[in-house]
Amino acid sequence: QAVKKAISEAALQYTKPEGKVFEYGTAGFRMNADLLNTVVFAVGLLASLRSKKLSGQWIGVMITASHNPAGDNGVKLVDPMAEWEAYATKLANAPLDKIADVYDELVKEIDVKVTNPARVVFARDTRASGSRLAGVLNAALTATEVEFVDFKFMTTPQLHYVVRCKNTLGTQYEYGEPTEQGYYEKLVNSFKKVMRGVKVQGSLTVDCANGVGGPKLRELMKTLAGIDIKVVNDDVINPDALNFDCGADYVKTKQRAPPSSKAGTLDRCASLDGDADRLVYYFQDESNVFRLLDGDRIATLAASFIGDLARNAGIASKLKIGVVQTAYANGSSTDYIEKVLKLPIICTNTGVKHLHHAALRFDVGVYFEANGHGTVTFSENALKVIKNTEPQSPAQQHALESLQALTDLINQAVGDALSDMLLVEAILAHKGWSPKEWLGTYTDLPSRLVRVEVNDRSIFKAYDAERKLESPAGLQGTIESLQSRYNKGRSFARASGTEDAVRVYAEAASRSEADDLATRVANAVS
Ligand code: NG1
Ligand code: ZN
Repeated sequence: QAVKKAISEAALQYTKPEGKVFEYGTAGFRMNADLLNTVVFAVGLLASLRSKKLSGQWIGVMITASHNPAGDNGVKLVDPMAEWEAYATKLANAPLDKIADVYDELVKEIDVKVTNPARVVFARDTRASGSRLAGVLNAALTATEVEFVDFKFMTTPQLHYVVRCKNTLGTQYEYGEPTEQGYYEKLVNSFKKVMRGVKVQGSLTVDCANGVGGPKLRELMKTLAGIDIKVVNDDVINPDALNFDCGADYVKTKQRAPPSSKAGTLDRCASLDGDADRLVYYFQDESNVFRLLDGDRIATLAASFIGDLARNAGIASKLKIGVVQTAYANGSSTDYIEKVLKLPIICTNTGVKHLHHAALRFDVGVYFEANGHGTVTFSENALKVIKNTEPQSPAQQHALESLQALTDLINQAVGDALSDMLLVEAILAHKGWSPKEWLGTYTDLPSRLVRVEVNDRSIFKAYDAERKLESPAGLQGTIESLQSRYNKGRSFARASGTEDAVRVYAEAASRSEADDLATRVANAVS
């Protein structure tokens, strides 16, 4: 009862934007930062419920809008589940004078023991609105008597790391020291181990999207040895610089380097996004053509390397290695994985939670969205096999040790641009590859992604891992007949989970065919 009163009083400090309906989307709640107070408050209440339900497990809340413009912000739970997203939506839409009642109803509906402890950690990216929203979250957690730690500025993956560490502390699955420093130590030490006997060639220019990844990369570099990193776009003072003409999303969607880039021909470049959970690589080739190495490329590189190591370690038959992609993966990458790497592939719905979940079905699950968000998961069995196999030769021992170090280098909790970057650097060093050789593994099909504004995107219902539409009626047939007219034509349309729009993707054997197919399908959609 006292808690209910505290919730009511705290909630009434805020004003709900009129007529706005909130929905927990692909990446949590995300919108103009001015509209978010009551949403963040609701997520605070939800985090408290979820932690109590899990008998005091640590729950993470991240305040970020990732690659969105600087004026936006957002909030997401670390590791939410489908039904909890519905509870989040319910709380976020409750009138403020009723929110304590809705909280109470949820306590009953979810069967939460209110006397259980609740523990929450939270952090935010560098957006100007972040500190205000952290204050709102603080108020919701205080009202519900939650034990919490405010980690201030962190990348999204750093917060995931801390949550995993805290929840495995003292168990046989202990993940690491639950601090930012512990995160750097784990990366630096495992990178050193993976790099035994090899050297990174040349320098790496890292565009930090003027976001939280900038200062965090600099922090990492204080103890990281063996890579010559040039940090660019790390201005977190000017609030409007975030994601502006830079960052992984810019590079991937515009298919060009940030205009500020001064990198030379064949120089290795990478871009992070605003909360440092996405990573893409790129370079300028000898003819000054921009060459992108996106999430599909990172996935194929990682899968091929881990496959080689498993064979060299003599444990390939004991590990089921697989790759998880979405419909946005370039068809050539899918072909390469199936025909050259000979690995199984699962295609899932868009959104990393779907990919992550599917990856857990493999012993080693490599998952990446084309836009650069992804990681590698290792099953309990994989960790055991890697740890307990007796090497029969020095070569086997070296492979086993490298695999062991990889399991520490890779942030298995979530896609992590900094960890993925060290992974790519290590693999390129092992293979002795420049980005040109990496690009040479296969040739991407030209592709086009178009955003189509429609009256009501909810009528676009997809199936078959979002590769087909069941409604509106007839549209799927139209798309199929269009794509059949193009050499290697493939196209699909789906409602975005983060924006009020439908996305159309098309690829085909040539640039003009891909563009043409995309335009025609977009016309059919609108
Ligand atoms: P939506 O808006 O549902 O297409 C976008 C990205 C996803 C994912 C989420 C979360 C594309 C085509 N879609 O989802 O991959 O990253 O945002 O940020 O890139
Ligand atoms: Zn992001």
